[in-house]
Amino acid sequence: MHFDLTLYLVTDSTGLEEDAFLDKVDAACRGGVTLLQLREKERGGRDYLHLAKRVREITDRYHIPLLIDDRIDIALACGAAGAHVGQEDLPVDAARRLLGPDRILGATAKTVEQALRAKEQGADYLGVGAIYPTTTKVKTVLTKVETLAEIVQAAGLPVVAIGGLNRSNCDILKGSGFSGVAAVSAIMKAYDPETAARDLKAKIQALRA
Ligand code: TZP
Ligand code: MG
Repeated sequence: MHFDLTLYLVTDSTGLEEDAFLDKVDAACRGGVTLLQLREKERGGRDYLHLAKRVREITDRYHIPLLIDDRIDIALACGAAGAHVGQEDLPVDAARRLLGPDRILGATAKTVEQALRAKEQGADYLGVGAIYPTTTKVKTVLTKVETLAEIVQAAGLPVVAIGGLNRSNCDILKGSGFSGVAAVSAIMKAYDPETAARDLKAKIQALRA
C-alpha cells in the first residue's frame, strides 16, 4: 500500500476527552498530516477498537493511512492500513504474517543491525529515535542522527525520525536521508494543531529538498 512518511502524526489521547482528542486529530489532518499512528498504551481492547474506528472515520475522509501502534489485532479489527511494532512488541516477521503482504508495517530500529533484521523480516519503513529527549511516555534511548543516516544507507528503506522533534529543532536531520518526521507533542500539544502540522510539514519539505 502506498504511504508518505513526510509528516507522521503519532497520537496521544492522554488527558483528553474523546471528542477533544478527535477534534485535534481532525485539525492535524486538515493541516496536512500524511500518515497517522494511533498509539494508546492504557486502553483495553474494546475501548481501543472503539477509538480506532472513530479515528479511522477521520483519516478515511482525508485519505490518510491509519496505522495502529503495537496491536495487530486492533489494526485488523478496525481495518487499518497497517501497524507499527517496537523492539519489545511482536517481532516484525510475526506481525507481517498476521497483517499479510499488503498492509503497511513499520518497525522501530535504533541500530543498523535492528534495521537490517526488520527489513529482512518484512518491514516497509523504519522509525528511528529518539533523536531528542521526549516528554511523551515511552521507553526509549537517544539515537544519533549519524546512526539514522547509517540506517538509511544500510537498510534502503524509508526512515522516519522521531523523538522531541519540532519545527525549531529538526534542521539537525538535513542531509541524513530521512523521509519524514514523526511527532506527538509538536502537534498534539499545540494550541492550533492544524497550523502546527502545516508549518512542520513545510519545514520538513524544505529540509528534504
Ligand atoms: N518513540 C521514540 S520517541 C517517541 C516514540 C513513540 C515519542 C515521541 O513523542 P514526541 O512528543 O514527539 O517527542
Ligand atoms: Mg510499541
